[in-house]
Amino acid sequence: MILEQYLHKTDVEIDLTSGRLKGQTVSLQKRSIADLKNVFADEQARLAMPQESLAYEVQLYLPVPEGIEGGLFFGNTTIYPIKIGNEYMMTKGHFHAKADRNEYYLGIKGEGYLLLMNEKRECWVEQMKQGSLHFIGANLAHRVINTGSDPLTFLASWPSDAGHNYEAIQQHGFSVRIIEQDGQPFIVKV
Ligand code: PAN
Ligand code: ZN
Repeated sequence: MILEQYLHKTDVEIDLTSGRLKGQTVSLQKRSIADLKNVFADEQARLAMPQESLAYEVQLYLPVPEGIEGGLFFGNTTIYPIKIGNEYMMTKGHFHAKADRNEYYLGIKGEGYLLLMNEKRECWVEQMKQGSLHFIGANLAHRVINTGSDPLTFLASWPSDAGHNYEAIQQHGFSVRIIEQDGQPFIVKV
């Protein structure tokens, strides 16, 4: 039997240099400066920026319907090196709607930090760089901050029934912020 008869084409390939996902079933979610209301401490600085500028984008591979139990999703996020006041560009951040659903992040390009916060609002960070693997455990809010001068790209995989709870972060934020001071990232309590 020739092997080709058994061969199925895979849906998606990843360019490991750029982290880009390639495939017809990959979708794209764009977040512009306008989408990031109340994410940064200095809302006036955000409003003074070109609102349509791309802040970060997420490529999504969702091979099963969202919300279904047992499936896995895969994505790529690229955060552009834009400053808002003295803060670096970052993702909105979220808890998972099903709070015990875990996730992996894998650093591909650029430099930054994964900010994690538990339900007691205790925060810590992990450094993200090429090859850094991050296990995001249960009940942890997660946000990525690009502290470098190039785009920061990472891959992620999470359960298809995890869902996203943005409200808690939208209302109360994280209990720390990473700011730039004298050209260096510093962490400050809020
Ligand atoms: C990631 C994030 C992605 C964008 O795929 O959704 O990096 O961040 P925000 O969703 O916080 O805007 C993930 O954590 N999925 O669960
Ligand atoms: Zn997540």
